Amino acid sequence: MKKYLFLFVLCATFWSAKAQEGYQLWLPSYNNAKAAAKVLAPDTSSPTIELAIQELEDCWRGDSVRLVIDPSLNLGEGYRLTANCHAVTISASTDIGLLYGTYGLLRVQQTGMGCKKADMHCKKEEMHCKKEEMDCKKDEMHCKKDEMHCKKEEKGWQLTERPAFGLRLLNHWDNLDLSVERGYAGQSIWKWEEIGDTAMSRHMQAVARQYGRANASLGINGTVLNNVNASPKMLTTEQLHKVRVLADALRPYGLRVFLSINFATPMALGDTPTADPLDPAVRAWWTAKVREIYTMIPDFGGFLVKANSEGQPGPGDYGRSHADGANMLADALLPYHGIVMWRSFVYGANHKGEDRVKQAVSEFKPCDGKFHSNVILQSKNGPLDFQPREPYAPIFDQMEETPQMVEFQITQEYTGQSRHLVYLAPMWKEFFSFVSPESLVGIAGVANIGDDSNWCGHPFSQANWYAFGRLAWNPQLSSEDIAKEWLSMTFPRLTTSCKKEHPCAMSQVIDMMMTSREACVDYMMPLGLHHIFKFDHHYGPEPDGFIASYPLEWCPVYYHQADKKGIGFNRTTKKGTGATAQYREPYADLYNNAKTCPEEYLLWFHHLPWKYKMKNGHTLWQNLCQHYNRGVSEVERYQAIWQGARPYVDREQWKHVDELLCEQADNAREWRKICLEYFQTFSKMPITE
Ligand code: GCW
Repeated sequence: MKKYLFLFVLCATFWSAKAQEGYQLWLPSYNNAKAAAKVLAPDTSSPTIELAIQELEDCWRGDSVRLVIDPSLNLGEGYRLTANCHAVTISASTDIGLLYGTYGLLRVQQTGMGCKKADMHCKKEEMHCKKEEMDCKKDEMHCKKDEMHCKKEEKGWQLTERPAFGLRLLNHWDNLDLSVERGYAGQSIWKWEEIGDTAMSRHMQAVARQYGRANASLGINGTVLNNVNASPKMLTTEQLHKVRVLADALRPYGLRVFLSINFATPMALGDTPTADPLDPAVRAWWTAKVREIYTMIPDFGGFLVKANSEGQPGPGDYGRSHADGANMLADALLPYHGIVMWRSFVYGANHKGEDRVKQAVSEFKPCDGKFHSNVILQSKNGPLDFQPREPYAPIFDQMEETPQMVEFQITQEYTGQSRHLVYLAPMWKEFFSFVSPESLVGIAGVANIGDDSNWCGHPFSQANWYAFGRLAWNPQLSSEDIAKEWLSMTFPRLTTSCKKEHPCAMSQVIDMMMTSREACVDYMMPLGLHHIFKFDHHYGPEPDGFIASYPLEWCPVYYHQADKKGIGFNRTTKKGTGATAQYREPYADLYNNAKTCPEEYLLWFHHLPWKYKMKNGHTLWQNLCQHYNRGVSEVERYQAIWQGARPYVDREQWKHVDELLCEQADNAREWRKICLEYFQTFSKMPITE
């Protein structure tokens, strides 16, 4: 009977979980209903192991859990869960593996996934035992066999997990004055004034705890605390003391701290007359600074650098290459195993007039093979700038000797800014269908976290933080499974809808999430259109955007190139910019030819007549109208879906999402109206409903 109690508790938990506040994120709630679970701790202890024990005592609702550290398992940061019908064992090679395993187990409890397997196993075992009991009555021998079998059965089901990427990082674009660049969820969570030389406020301790739990629950293992448009003040001794205090608080959760640096810091702080990376005084400054950092933070991760990009200083200011700049920092960091993540998001300066999407390759390809071993090139998923849809960035095809990592944008700068429900996992999975995760050493996500009470602004924006972390751990997971997990932990009552109705609210909400990114592409910029956002803030449409004093590559008209002949950017090798040639085959050829170019990228690579015949037999203009219409009707459909979810969601949260969907639908209609009416001035064709 006892074993069923275990399973019952395991499976029933998430039905009964109470409505959650947004602050709780997807994390398990504390177990105040029953006595603390029995946790059999390993022999050794550490702050990380203490956290694992604490989480299990507070949140685990089953019987005993055994924690085992066994370095010979060779699991690295991974873990193994072994459950039989009586108890669970979490084994790992490292302390952090144990903590990750703890959250893995709690996820099984919260989502009910894994229960089915264990349940079937137990049913089978019970039937077997009944039979054995009868047999035993018959003969002795049989009983011995049975004993052995039961020993085997003790193993139960097993789950072994290891992270796919070594570096799984959040990038905060947080400034020291607490503003957050492209942040849509309030101000920075890092309240530097509340952090002293040796301690921090209770509020900051609570923030660090919840932030640490959330990231550890996903396996995120590092955080870049500040904006890539970095203040030189970040590296003052006074500020570094504060960073140390924060690093100490985050360390038990497996989070290593990294910093973005301003390349001209030694000069800006008045310590050197230049920031030239080949100048001995500059090199000595960085060597000393890095030594100082490691004295304070022995496991400091390294630097993230935006150099010679959008006005930031860099080695190019002194006629030096990116490799010169990156290697200077890499040399200073190498003795401590620190790394440099050098961004390839560079345009304008050296390549005036060249198609912006080609510039990263033009700039970095000559440096391939010249970077020191602890430099990693960090590139955005697309070649332009986090648009709702871009083809993958060809730099991932081009750098053969340089380790690379991808940068995704979790914060929704171009996808509705925490006001639109846009689930981004399908976009990131799309990238992985072109660039193999195995070819990358790491993954970074520009955080969407702020000091709003629910952390991310839109309740559904939390799903993007969650999905980023889950994909960083395992990029093979499906977007849908991740959505299911997140929903059953965040809105637990939704899962009960499937017992009552068909199709149930839960599956409808999953469908809403799964289709939401495509809907966003449709109502903003379908068929490969891009960057027709309003200037500067990037919210809303401005297809006629042109400011003579601005660089052309900031102007929407440069990207859609609509004229009386047609629309789109000719990036082919025939009279175009030749950007298609930066891709590996078969993509170079596929994209270069309008007939074979996937329609979702068509106007990214081709300028085509308004009457160009599309795959569905209709004209390009008609297709544009169809996409904009579909985008709008999808959001209207989401409003209806959310009505159906009403009985299953906390009232306040339901209302919040409902209001946001209403705004999203208004915005979608605005996008359609403004874009189609503007394009119509060229096409001269009727807008179809
Ligand atoms: O997407 C653009 C943003 C800038 C950002 C830049 C970058 C941090 O509009 O705000 O600056 O990209 O990635 O460096």
